[in-house]
Amino acid sequence: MRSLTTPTLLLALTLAASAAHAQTTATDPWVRATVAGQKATGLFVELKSPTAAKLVGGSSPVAASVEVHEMSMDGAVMRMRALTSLDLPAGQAVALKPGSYHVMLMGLKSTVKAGDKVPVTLTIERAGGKAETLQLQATARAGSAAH
Ligand SMILES: [Cu+2]
Repeated sequence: MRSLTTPTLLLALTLAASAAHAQTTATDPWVRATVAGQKATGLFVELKSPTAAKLVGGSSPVAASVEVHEMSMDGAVMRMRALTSLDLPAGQAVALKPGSYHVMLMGLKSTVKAGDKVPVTLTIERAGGKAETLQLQATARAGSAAH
């Protein structure tokens, strides 16, 4: 029995390893620290997917909801809108950064202090409809309330 299960186990481990390589990577995730009473803040990170995928949303224990947002200038006015998804082209780094795309943590349950580690799970949808989750530990950094 043992001689039969060992090769099976090795094969399973090999498959798991190659699947891990096909995952989206997240570089330098951070959130902007908040002031008392502030209900939302932005999460910024660089995402890179080996194959075409989309960021479709996420969740976090510190927030009631997590949305994908885009910030843009409308004349002199900064506007922010929710996106249903953000394209992650194959092999291309996509920067979520202040003044541009970001992930919005809405309905914050407490103040996010500089230095806090904020757990956030992002949901990525790959071509073919396969969903994967990406676990982040975003470091809170001090900054202005704007994002
Ligand atoms: Cu936003």
